[in-house]
Amino acid sequence: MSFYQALPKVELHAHLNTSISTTTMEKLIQQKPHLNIQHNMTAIRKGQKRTMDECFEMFKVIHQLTVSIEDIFMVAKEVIKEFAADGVKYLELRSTPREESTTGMTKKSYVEAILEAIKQCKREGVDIDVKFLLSIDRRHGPVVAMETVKLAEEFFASTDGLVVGVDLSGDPAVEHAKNYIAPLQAARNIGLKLAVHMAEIPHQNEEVEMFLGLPPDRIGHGTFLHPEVGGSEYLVDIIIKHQIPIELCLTSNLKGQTVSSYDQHHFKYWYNRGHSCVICTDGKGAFASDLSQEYQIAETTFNLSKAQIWDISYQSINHIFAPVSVKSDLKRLWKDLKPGLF
Ligand code: 6MZ
Repeated sequence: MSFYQALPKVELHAHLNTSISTTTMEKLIQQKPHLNIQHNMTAIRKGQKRTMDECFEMFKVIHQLTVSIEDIFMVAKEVIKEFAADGVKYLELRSTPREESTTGMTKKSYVEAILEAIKQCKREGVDIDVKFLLSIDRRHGPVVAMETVKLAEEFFASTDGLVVGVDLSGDPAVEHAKNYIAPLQAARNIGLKLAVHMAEIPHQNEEVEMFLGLPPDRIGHGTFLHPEVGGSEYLVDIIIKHQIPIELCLTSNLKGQTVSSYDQHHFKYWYNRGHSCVICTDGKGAFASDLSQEYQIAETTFNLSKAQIWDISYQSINHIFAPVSVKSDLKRLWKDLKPGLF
């Protein structure tokens, strides 16, 4: 096992449907031969790139393969086990509740299938703690967003503690932040944590400022926030003042072509400023990576020491959405696992 796999890790930015591995995708493709879907339509292999528009088209293809609660349950279980096998000890999975008239899947049964997968993995002794965020897709508008918050509230009220927050994601080129402030505020009032995709594409300073007014508990991507890439010192100051951690997904941004090379990734800017950076995969299936690989890429690209890598992983625990008791348990676990690593 490599250092990176042995390194205990926290994964905080993983969309369920884009995290489906090639092996699991193969099963889904076999089950639905009439769709005539090839592997290159569901993942961006090594050396390949796509535009953001092409990425969002790819996600639609993947969605055609996961249309029943059986599909969702199966992929959730597989994804959780794969993260565990990669040394991830705490995972916050996120997904957009979907309904499908042909199979009778409702948004509620969609979420239930994922929560059942989480519980079953726990019962089977899979070595990972998993929480869940309901995603709001910004293509669907504020009415659906508010419905998603209501659904999240129902699950949040249950005693199992699995639903911890909501995520705002989806194609950043559509709709505007102003449509989502009220639903996100409503989620916050309920007690849900907020992870918001922000500045994934350039020229969104005005909407970023609106989002930062919330402020969110974590930022997804944040590719174009700092002045060197068209953001502003003003936005950076707000983020630093509120100490809002940023979920950084190196390979996803490279393959989606929002950053030109690994060494141009905004990880460098935020890390050098001493700001909280959480290394994440985004979609380990669609972007053909895993969290160990993302840590390794960060180390080699930015000349980090093993101790610095360890620290990034350890500090990420501070930014999970689960209660303080879970954080303390994880910190103890990290310290127990450390001696074997160095
Ligand atoms: C924004 C993204 C994304 O929810 O069906 N999603 N949203 N930016 C990204 N960067 C590449 N990657 C994935 O997973 C797929 C959905 O997650 C969001 C999109 O809404 C996509 O349809 P789920 O599990």
